[in-house]
Amino acid sequence: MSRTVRPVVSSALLLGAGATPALADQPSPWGLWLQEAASPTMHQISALNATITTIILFILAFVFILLAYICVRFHQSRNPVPARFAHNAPLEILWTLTPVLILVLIAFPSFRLLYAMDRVKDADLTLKITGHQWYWSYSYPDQNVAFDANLVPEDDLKPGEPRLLATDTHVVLPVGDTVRIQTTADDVIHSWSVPALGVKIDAFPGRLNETWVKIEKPGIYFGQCSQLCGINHGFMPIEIEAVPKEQFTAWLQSQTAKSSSAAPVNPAATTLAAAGADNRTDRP
Ligand SMILES: [Cu+2]
Repeated sequence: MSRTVRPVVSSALLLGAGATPALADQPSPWGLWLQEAASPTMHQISALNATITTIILFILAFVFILLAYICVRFHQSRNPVPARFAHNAPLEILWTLTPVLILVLIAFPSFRLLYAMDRVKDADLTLKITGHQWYWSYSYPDQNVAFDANLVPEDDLKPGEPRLLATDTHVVLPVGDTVRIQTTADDVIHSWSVPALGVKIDAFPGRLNETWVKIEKPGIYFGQCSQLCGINHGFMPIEIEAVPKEQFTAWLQSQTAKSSSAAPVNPAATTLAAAGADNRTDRP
């Protein structure tokens, strides 16, 4: 489980808060296994994944040993006259019931986790996410803040910014707060997915899906659209900057000041202004 952890110079520096460099896991070349968990949900997903993988390994070892034993013990040279019986009721009951029991055992923690991910208890903040072909727009409905996030083209990447994952504007979220996440889409189905936070939720046109996240440590978290949504599906990444609460409040104030000094917040207008009218056809 040797994942490379990249020190990220948080763009919180832009907030003038003198932020310290933050650490967060992110995809790495030839990376295996899950990213380091940074939310209660992801901790539970990692634990469930470890449990199920262990069960799978035991089953694998059992079946492999059984097959090897049969190949050796009942080889034609050692067992020239095979048995002629075709049924064994107790054995058939056993090999039907055992897998059923294993599946039921797995189902309990699995469903418990599904419901835990679904329920939003006393959210401190709401983040609404809209998927478009091919970028995400974000709004904080209670704070009247809205913006789009587009992929940073390869030629414009700054040092340390990962290819196909960095976005021009970041979603900023406070560490330790429960954030209600609502997703929708305005064209086709997208999926907002951030592995380190254990969030993967579909965004449907005409429907509002809901989940929640509580980020445990400051850092930059990356994700991608996880639903094939068209030709530039691979070019609508997600970049989240998790900052301490005071920095988040300062960021919100700077955004509110920005939007009040400009035209009234209108997601459609900001979309066109930020992305350019030809955004939908000429993304890389
Ligand atoms: Cu998409």
